[in-house]
Amino acid sequence: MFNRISAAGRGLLVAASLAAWPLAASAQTVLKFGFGLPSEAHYGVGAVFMQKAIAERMGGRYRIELFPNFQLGGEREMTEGAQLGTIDLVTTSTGPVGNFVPDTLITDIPFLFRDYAHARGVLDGPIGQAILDKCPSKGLVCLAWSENGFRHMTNNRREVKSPADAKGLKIRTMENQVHMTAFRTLGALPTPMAFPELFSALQQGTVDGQENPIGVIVSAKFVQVQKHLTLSGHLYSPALVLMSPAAYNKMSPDDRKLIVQIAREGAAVSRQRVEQLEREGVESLKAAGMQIRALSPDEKAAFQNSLAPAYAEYAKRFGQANIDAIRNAK
Ligand code: EAX
Repeated sequence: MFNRISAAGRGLLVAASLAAWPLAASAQTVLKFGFGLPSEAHYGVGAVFMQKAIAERMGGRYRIELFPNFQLGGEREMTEGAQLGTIDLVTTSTGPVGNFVPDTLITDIPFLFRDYAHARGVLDGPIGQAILDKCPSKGLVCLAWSENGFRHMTNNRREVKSPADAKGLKIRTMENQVHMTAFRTLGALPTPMAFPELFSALQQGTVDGQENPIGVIVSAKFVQVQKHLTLSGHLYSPALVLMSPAAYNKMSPDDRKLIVQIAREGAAVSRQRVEQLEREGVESLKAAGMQIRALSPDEKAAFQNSLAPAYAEYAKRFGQANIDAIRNAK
């Protein structure tokens, strides 16, 4: 075919392909990556790891632009953005994700996980993978389980060391039905709210308190607006690295496998940061003047026992066998 084209035509063809070459070579896809909290907090260090690994290991085909500190909205908004394709990658707690992928809600049950090893073992195993596999039918790609950490209660009214102390407290919760049921069962007044509104709500007294992992309490500087911290560890808060199907489906099969692997490695970096922030955070909050109350095993058991009516609801919703499979996993 080429030899039937005149010399002039060949010249034009060569010129056209040379002209296109810089575009072809620099045809790089930019992926927007949104997450909450500062870059040095647990989601951020995982995202920075992913940004670097994708630049180094995906042949320059992708460049990650990071948007920390809820720049792209609260977690519910960012999850919606991933569904719509306006945001390509999101790391979010599972908090609001249950509104999109109900199968994630079972992981939000209070006192379900014994410790970090138990939680990570379940989520990185078949039970966790089965939940990730539910995402595509809900318009999301869940690349990997990441981590927010065990949640603790803060408030401005009083020391909380028993369920009776929690009665009547207006506690901000995530937009999560499982969490709201738990706090309602305790006799508190659960007030669902996007995280970006929380600091001012605490400052103005719109809510008395909230509950979050130490890394979040420290990163969000809640010590400035909260007096009492109860180390309740009342529930483990997983996180998810989500990808927009619009971006994921454009990838080659090899690149899809690679970005899942990189997301898992990034999640491991986040998990290390969660534990570091927890180790260092309690001391820093104490030094900053927070009144801290660690619960004894018996006091924790009192909270767990007072949640019996909520557990009855969870068993109906998720199946007791499914809950036991997680709770009894070694
Ligand atoms: O994911 O909303 C919350 O309480 C979350 O823990 C926070 O956004 C970090």
